[in-house]
Amino acid sequence: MERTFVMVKPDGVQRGVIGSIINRFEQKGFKLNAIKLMSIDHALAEEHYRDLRMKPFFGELVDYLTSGSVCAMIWEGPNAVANARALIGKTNPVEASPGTIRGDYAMDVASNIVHGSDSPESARREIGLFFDQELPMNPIMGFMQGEPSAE
Ligand code: IDP
Ligand code: MG
Repeated sequence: MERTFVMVKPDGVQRGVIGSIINRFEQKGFKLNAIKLMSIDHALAEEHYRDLRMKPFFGELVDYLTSGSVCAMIWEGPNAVANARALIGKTNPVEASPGTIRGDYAMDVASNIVHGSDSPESARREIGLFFDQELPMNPIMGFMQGEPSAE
């Protein structure tokens, strides 16, 4: 059993496709462990994408991520990281196959609608950045479950 961090980015929230994206994860067999709508400040966006800080598009990326609410989620299941990346599709929607989320919902690499962790290590780091596991319930940010079930 593995967990991964998935985030509907501001363009996805703005377009009203959170439910459609959640549906694809549920349909695939993932179990939702935690979810919240939130806004990201520049510090969190820069930390989340720290590995890309030398890229020429880093400033644009941080502006994009902080431009509106995001929907942060933890999904769990066997090979959750790789299964989520397969559902999400390639980074550039031009290359993402139809049937993947980016292939079906996005057209441009700079606004590709959804994020998924690229390794179990990244997933742990990102879950730690976005979720406080010591808070079983956060009434302001939304409903959060505690530890993943043993199923
Ligand atoms: P990933 O989201 O598929 O893991 P990464 O290479 O980690 O892809 O890039 C992180 C995010 O940075 C992408 O999802 C996309 O939003 C943005 N990004 C990647 N390449 C470009 C680019 O060439 N121009 C603008 N934004 C980009
Ligand atoms: Mg990445």
